[in-house]
Amino acid sequence: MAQTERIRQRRPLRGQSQDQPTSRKSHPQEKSFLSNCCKQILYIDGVLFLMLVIYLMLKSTPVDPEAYRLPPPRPWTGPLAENNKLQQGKRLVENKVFGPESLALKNGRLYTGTVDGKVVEISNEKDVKVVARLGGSTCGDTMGEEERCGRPLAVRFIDEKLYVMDAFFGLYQLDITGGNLPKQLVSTKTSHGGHTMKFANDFEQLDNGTFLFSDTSHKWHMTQNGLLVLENKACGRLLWYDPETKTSGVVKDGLYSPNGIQLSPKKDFLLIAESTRYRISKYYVKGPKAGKTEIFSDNLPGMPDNISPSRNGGYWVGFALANSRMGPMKMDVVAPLPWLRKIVAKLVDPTSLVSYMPQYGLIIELNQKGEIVQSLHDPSGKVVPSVSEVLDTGDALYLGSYHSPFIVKVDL
Ligand SMILES: [Ca+2]
Repeated sequence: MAQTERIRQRRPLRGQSQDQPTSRKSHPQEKSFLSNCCKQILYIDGVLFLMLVIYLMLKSTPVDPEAYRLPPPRPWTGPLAENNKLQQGKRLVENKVFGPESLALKNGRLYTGTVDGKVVEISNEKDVKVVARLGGSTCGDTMGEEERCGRPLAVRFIDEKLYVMDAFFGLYQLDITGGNLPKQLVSTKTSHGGHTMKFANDFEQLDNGTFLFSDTSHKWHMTQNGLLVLENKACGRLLWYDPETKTSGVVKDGLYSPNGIQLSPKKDFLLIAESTRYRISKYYVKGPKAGKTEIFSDNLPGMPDNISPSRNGGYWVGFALANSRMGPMKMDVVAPLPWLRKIVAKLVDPTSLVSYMPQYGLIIELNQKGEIVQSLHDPSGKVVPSVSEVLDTGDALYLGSYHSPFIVKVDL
């Protein structure tokens, strides 16, 4: 029996018989009861909302964001048209290396750094050998200890020697035979322009022997990357180190999250990926424009990570976050709203924001004018969810990733 019918039978309304049709008007007492209930719910909602507002006002925020605008995203057409080319890739050393961000090749062997602070050598595309543990012998094989064990983010061979930039420790020269301990060239504890390095990222060496290297932020560590992205201020720098005099200093400050860097084939300019501004800048190191900076490639489809030479004389760019211009939390929407980014930083663990974004594998090739000439995609992210660096051997592309537990090889 319906509840309304039971009520009617127990408490017949004045002037109505019990046999009257079920349609009826609400009793004033019921109306009053419902009205009171609604008022109470609204009151509770109002109090909760007020408490949330007071909480958000009183809670301090770790970030001090500034408003900025990104140009409307370029259409994904022509050389940027979606395709499935990265899905043809093959995963190597799966679950044997974790977070192989950067890759170097020597005598048929691959070298990379991992999230647990190791530098490893990969032979036959399957055998993994540890070359160095920058945090010491107690490090390696454990996750989440980057500050103690280090996080090698860039590896390059220069004159037969392997050099490594560790986000937490600085720049090293390594003996790949394992005969000598890693030699630290630049420590992140060294102050440059009043700031120590918090997020050492990539390096290059000029013809005169001077190293140039990027400090993504003098404010945020690598593990605070989510806050760095939300704040998006110009706390990054390009620094120099002279191995002859063992001195170092600032080349250029005021950069937005400088990440991967790459010299041109003639070594007359340096490309700098400014990740959170979706662009690559060009810094002239010699010639009439020496010391000047200009935009090389702007309005990129994702946050550029590392830049590397392509077989065609251009550059490959990997996108660790190709997806940051997609989905509800896309940066195009939140960029001009610093107050919203402050609230997000108060309410959400910024490191979890990536999980709200769709996975998308993407690399692009730029020519010497900074134009996109081709792109390779994995829209599903199932084979290649993210790319930090491309190693082009001329026969194949090897893709490193900041957080994937494998390297991907694409025959191209
Ligand atoms: Ca990088």
